[in-house]
Order: sequence, then structure tokens, then C-alpha cells
Amino acid sequence: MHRLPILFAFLAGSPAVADPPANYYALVNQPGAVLHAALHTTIKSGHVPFNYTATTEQLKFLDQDPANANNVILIYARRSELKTNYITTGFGTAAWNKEHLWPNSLGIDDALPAYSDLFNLRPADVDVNATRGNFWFDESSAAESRAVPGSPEAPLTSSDSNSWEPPAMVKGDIARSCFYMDLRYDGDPAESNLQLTDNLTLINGTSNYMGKLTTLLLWHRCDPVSPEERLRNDGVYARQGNRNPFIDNPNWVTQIYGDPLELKLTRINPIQWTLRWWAQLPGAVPEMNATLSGAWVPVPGTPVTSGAYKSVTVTLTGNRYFFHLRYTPPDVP
Ligand SMILES: [Ca+2]
Ligand SMILES: [Ca+2]
Repeated sequence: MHRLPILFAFLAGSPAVADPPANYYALVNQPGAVLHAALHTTIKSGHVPFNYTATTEQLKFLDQDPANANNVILIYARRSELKTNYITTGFGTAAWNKEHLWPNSLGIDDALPAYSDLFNLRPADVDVNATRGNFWFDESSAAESRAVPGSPEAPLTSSDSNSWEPPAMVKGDIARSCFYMDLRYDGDPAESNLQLTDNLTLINGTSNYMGKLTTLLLWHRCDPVSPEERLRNDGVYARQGNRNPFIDNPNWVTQIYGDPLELKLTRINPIQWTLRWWAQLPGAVPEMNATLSGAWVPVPGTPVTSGAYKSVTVTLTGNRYFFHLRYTPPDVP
């Protein structure tokens, strides 16, 4: 089992690829600016959408195999495939088409500019694309008929009866694309208000919801921004005129959506404290470091769920305690 101390994950600054223009995020720094609104306005202005057909040629550039200019890298299969094997209908072992990371049927519905937004499009194997369908992103659950791999042609994926789990090396990229879509599309005239949620019952073909928010926040931490992702951000900016702020400044994710590994301590009397954390963390019960020895142990007691949080009451006497929450990703795939 691999254990990833996400709490301490360091969002390293990558070697500069091409930083955003000096004034690109100027609205954020204006007096009284609200981050979400300022970023929404910033990334909407200058966005000139392609027509959908034209995006194919854009992806051939943006997702080109760095080792072979004749090929693109397929997002879930992680296969280098000939650019010429692009198809618009039908199936084929080698064929690829365009995947909407935020599924078209979940609030995009063929409408520009969201339908052709290059931040949301990736080359994908046609069969894998069909298998992913419009599932939301989440960790695959054994209780919901987990399949490993999610598709025979995508060995690093898994799926279950309602969700899709991509390869680890693109989990963060995909999460940041979803954060971008939520931020970019806020219900302005002729545009949907796309919304990420943990309430999976809201996600259907007649709403604009997509998930799962808490899992995507963890994936953002597990798979930090890479130089390749920053290059792609620059490439999209050069083509459709706007940027993904969550690639330029990964800390904005927490500032807008909160910290999924937040652990809140509330003192209720001289020796008793309540520990509170997000209820929607996937997988098993989180662990915390609550001992002077530094050992990681399961959260003590039986957590009580209330709204968006779980909590336990602990008794602490005589020592200093350090509490950190750790989330351990499942072993699959
Ligand atoms: Ca990545
Ligand atoms: Ca939105």
C-alpha cells in the first residue's frame, strides 16, 4: 500500500514555462476584489471560442506527443496515437476522438463557448471515451462494482457503476480543468452555470452539476501542476485567449473551494475537545497524527456526521498533542 501524506504535499513551483502576462490577474488585486468574481471576469474576457470542428486541429498541437510530432497522447489510455487516426463517427481499436472532461450532457449540451473550450477537451481513445460516458470523477468503490481497469484499453484507469477514475498522473490536470469550467461558466447570458458538487444526487442530464468536488480537491493535491500542464495552459492562451488560473496559481483552489484536509479543533471544556473534518473525504476513515511519538492512527472513537462535517470528541490530559489529518488514497489502480 502506498501512503501519501497529502497534508504536507508541497505545491512546488515548476521551472517557469511562460508566466502569465504581468497584468493578466490585475483584477484580483483591486481593492475589495472577491477572488471568484475577479477570476471569472478575467478568464471570460479575451476568450474567443473556436467552432467545434476546428478544435480537432488545436488538440493535435496542444496534446502532441513530445517524442513524436505525428502523434497525440490519449488522456486516459496514455497511448501515443497517430494524429491521422482521428474519427468523428464509429469505432476502431486505434481510433481517437475528442473527450469532454466535464461531460457535454452535464450542462454544456453542445452550446458554445463551453462545448469547444480547449481546457475541457482532450484526445481520447474512442472506446475508452464511450466507456467513461458521462460518469463523474471519483475514486472507484468496491461497493459499487469497481472495475479495474475501467477499460481494457486504459490500463491505469478504474471505474464503478457511476464514476470514473483516471490515471494518477492526470488526476490533478483533470481536477484543475473541472475547477476552470466551474469558474468560467457562471450563468452569464447565454452561458450555463456549471457547478461542482459533493451532492451526487444533483448530477443528471437536466442539471449543470458535476463531481465529485472533494475527490477533485484531493487529486489537485496528489498531482501538482507539472511543466507539461503549464505549457498546455500557455498553448490554450495563445489559441483561445484565456488562461486557467488554477494552473497559474494552485493556491487559488483552496481559497475558492476550501481545504479538504482541514481539521478543526474546538475546546468544549478543560480536557475535552471536538475534532471536525470534511464528511465527504473518499475512502476509509481518515487517520490523524495525535501522539507524541508521531505515529499515524485512525481517528479515535466513532465519528458523528452532521451536514458537511464529521466529528469526534476526544479527551486530552497532561501532554501536548499535535493533530494532522492524513488521507490515504486507495490502492487501486
Ligand atoms: Ca499531472
Ligand atoms: Ca460556475
